[in-house]
Amino acid sequence: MSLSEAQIVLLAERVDAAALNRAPIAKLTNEFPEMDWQDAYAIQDALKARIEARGQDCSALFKAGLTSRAKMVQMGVNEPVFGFLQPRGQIANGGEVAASTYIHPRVEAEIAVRLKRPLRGPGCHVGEVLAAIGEVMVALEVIDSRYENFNFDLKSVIADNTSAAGWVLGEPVPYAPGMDLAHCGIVLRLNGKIVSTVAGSAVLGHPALPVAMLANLIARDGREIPAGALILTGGASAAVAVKAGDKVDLAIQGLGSLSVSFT
Ligand code: OOG
Ligand code: MG
Repeated sequence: MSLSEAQIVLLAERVDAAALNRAPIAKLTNEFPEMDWQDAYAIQDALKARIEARGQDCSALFKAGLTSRAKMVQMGVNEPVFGFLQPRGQIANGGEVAASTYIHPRVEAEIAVRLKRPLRGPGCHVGEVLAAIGEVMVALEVIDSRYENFNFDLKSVIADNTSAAGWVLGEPVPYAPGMDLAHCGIVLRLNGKIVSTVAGSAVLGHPALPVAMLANLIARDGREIPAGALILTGGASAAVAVKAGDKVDLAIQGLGSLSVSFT
């Protein structure tokens, strides 16, 4: 760690305030170029503590991000990142949300899984993840960087909880061995028009891989992904900007579909 405890707390407050006030800020590494990976995740943890103190239990809500080549290219980075979701970010399938809830929202087509068994690293691998998945869902993430113009580097985006903002889930489908999460087609529509078609394998070859990576990451702090946890595995294609008046539909072969409208 290169930042002090006081600086970690200050930066978590800054990111939190930007989200609450919908007032974007400059990426944190502009002012603190010495920030390291541990600092970045420490700021995210301090942010989570602030959000949980407001009654939002985030302990079983996880997300992976920057897990597809399309997302990495779009954001100019080359490694996945991990964060958490907050319960109040959930939007009902078929529901509406005001675009003004966010600074500059974008939507992402994702596969979500719910675990029936805990996962503990180090050494967690895809085989273990597949054995632990209880349900699979179509998921749409609404991301909303707290940084001006979505301009960030990996450490800044980790500190900003990986741009997490909103999320929508389709109906849960029981996971059955042999269900193919790599070769399933994913179709994202904006106002009825197809904006991306991709397969589940776009997510690191298989969407179970970011789940294993998450288990191995948090194992460094002696933590596990608990049974019952929900994990969004990351956008399979580039994120799409949305505004008031837009309707988004997402369908994934074998999993069903969802929709959400921005007002
Ligand atoms: C970072 C968050 C990315 C995903 O699914 O790739 C993410 C960002 O692009 O703002 O959630
Ligand atoms: Mg995402």
